[in-house]
Amino acid sequence: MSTATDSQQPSQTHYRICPLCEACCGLEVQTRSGQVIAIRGAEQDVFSQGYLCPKGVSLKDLHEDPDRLRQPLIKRDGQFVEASWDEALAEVERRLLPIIQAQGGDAVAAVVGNPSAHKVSLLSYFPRVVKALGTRNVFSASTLDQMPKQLSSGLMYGHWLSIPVPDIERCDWLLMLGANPAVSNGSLWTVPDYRGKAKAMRARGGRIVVVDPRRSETAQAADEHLPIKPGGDVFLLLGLVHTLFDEALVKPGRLAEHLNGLEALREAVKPYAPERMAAGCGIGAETMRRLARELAAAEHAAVYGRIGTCTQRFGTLNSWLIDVLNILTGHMDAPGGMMFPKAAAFAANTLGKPGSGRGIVTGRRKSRVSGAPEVFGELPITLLAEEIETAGPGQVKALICLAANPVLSAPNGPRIARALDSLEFMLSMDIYLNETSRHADVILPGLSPLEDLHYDVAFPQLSFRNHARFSPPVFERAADQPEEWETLLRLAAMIEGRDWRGDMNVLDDAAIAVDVARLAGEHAAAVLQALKPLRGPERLVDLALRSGPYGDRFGLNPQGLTLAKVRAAPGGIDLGALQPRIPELLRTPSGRIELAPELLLADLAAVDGALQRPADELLVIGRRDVRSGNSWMHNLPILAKGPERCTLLLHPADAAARGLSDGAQASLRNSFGELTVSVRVSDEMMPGVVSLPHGWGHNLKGARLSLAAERPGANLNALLDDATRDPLSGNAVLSGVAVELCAI
Ligand SMILES: Nc1nc2c(c(=O)[nH]1)N[C@H]1C(S)=C(S)[C@@H](COP(=O)(O)OP(=O)(O)OC[C@H]3O[C@@H](n4cnc5c(=O)[nH]c(N)nc54)[C@H](O)[C@@H]3O)O[C@H]1N2
Ligand SMILES: Nc1nc2c(c(=O)[nH]1)N[C@H]1C(S)=C(S)[C@@H](COP(=O)(O)OP(=O)(O)OC[C@H]3O[C@@H](n4cnc5c(=O)[nH]c(N)nc54)[C@H](O)[C@@H]3O)O[C@H]1N2
Ligand code: SF4
Ligand SMILES: [Mo]
Repeated sequence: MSTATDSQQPSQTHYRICPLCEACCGLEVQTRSGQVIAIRGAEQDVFSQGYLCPKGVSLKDLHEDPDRLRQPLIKRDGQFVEASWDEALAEVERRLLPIIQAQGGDAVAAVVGNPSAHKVSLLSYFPRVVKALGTRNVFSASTLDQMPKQLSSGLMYGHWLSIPVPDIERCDWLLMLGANPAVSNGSLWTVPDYRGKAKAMRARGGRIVVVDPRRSETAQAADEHLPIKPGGDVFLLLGLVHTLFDEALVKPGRLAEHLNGLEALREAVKPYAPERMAAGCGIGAETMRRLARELAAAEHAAVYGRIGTCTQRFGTLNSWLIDVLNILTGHMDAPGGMMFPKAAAFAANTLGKPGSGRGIVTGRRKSRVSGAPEVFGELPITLLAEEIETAGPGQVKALICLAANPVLSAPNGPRIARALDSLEFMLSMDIYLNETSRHADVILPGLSPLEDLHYDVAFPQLSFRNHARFSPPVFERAADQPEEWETLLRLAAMIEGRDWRGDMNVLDDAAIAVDVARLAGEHAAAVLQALKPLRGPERLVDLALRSGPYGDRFGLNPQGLTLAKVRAAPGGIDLGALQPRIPELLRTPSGRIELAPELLLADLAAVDGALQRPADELLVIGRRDVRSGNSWMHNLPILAKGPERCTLLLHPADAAARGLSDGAQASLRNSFGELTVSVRVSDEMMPGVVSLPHGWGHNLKGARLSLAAERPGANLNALLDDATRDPLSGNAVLSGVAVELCAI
């Protein structure tokens, strides 16, 4: 509450990059007397130019949420009690170290969740804990999300994060599959204000086609919507690639001399004529052939696919075929097509020798129980429960969970919950006592985003335009509250048997010295000197910026970037429109784009077997809402208000067949479980497909989310099978799962 004296105090305006989704908007946070009084989009932000969504505004509610943890918790006799940081870390040492000593690092699993991708403090420091453990049992949200795209990119271009994005400001024909950026604000494509950019594209005569089982918000604002059978994208994409060869539309242009495997690809797609593929996707052969011709004829065109195309049995094939379409039609690495960003810092595809490299491999390790291959250092998160449950050497006995809520976010969440209860020890680093952290023995809380500095490590590698931006904390944190990178460095030291209680600066200096030695070799001492007096993530960012592609190279390029320059620029520094990067970007051993990797061609053998599905199946897909952020933002008043959002959408014909009307309660079930859901009838849905958002089900005992518990919703993931995966990437299947629905 503001008092008369408060309102006479001057207000301050702070620049802050939003950490809540991939759009990375610059915000203006206005404060007075330590309180947030307003949050707006920062007009001067060179990248987001004033855009924001309701979640950006919710940073105030998040900062003030009484349920947000500010003190460590230790579970004693089944009850959480507040503890000091020293006590909590001592408890971790007492409980965790004996497990490692007796059973080795593999006995400890690490689970990393989505918010880690948005925080330099987590993304750049958690790997040090994983390395200290030396565990193969690393799981993350990546295998619920984008691992297929990372794998196809790695195989084709030589690095997991060389992922192209639509150059939307110069594009005039865009085909989008399984993405709803009008609501999600973009993914593997950092594009604040997608709606505005799509509108501008259409105003200049451009055309947008959306492939989605639901007439999504993005489809509603497009020129054409093509409903597709869930899981059917591989048939559509194969039909399109086939047509390009069949109708002599293959014209890779400038990239022709940088391709390997064109003939192998031509042979491989011969069996997949659109006329045969139509049954698998529900899109007619004539439509497929027309799309292929439009794509080939457009001067500036792009094909973009996102989570709907990844969370399927053929996620990796889909991700590959999408890039193949762009390459074959001359739209890859071309202005107005799909292009590769060049990030100012942290991008592996800007390091080392340009043009070729070691490429990627998978399966260097296998999961103990199912033998699933490691991909990008991780195992499929759908295998977490079995690794905990199955006795034998290497069994997971302890878990470190960082910013993840797998009980709600991963398939068969109830099984994961039971497995977590059987652990000998669990540490959660989280800002809430929620559905997953309630299982922990110790919870160490992170900061409010307004107390944290921000530099995006991952998203400039996926941005529609190149940029470098930094924001300092808005508020000071409490004196005894460490930043999360500090906690992670202490944990790593603890596990390695080093002095973890001592001076933070000693641990920090030791950590950066390793990075500097790797980057600067014989110049390491001089570089360390130049980075003074920065510490922690700021020193890491300065190092990455200065040694990056636009950097000052510690004096060799005096005009170049430093953290000080980026920090001093209001709204960040614009580094221009995307530029062609092939062949410089490539890190494949051949120095070419691999169009027909063996691993992918081999998986084609399974496609025919999936072509026919029972005609009368009812399939469930997911949905995102503007006022949600996966599983953890339902406790914030500004997002929780308004109509109920965890509703089951279904087509009028499917509703009528079951005697269901708008607002009715219904039972949604399969062999995994049963949910009670509220029904919303809408012809947005294609017949035979229903949609329920994920991240709900806040009625589990022991969580402390008072507002979310008032309207808990139902956990979609309680019905999803943890045994179905894309075997190549290990990604979970989250879309197109068979269910039954009836009135109750
Ligand atoms: N059925 C279905 N399931 C899905 C999806 C789907 O489309 N359908 N989508 C999947 C996708 S794409 C993703 S990315 C995953 C996400 O799933 P998770 O990776 O589990 O992430 P969230 O559900 O967002 O939960 C994030 C956790 O981090 C905590 N947290 C938030 N901020 C911080 C912080 O600053 N520090 C710390 N230490 N903790 C913090 C929150 O309290 C919460 O516990 O869900 C997946 N699950
Ligand atoms: N407001 C909000 N924004 C978010 C999030 C959130 O929870 N809420 N989560 C963030 C995260 S972690 C991510 S990864 C991104 C994801 O960002 P997007 O990839 O844009 O994800 P969605 O909005 O789920 O859109 C996926 C679309 O795929 C469709 N779909 C489902 N199955 C299929 C299929 O088999 N084939 C095809 N072609 N389409 C299908 C769905 O109907 C949906 O419209 O969003 C991020 N942004
Ligand atoms: S679009 Fe994403 S980054 Fe922008 S304000 Fe909303 S949540 Fe934050
Ligand atoms: Mo995600």
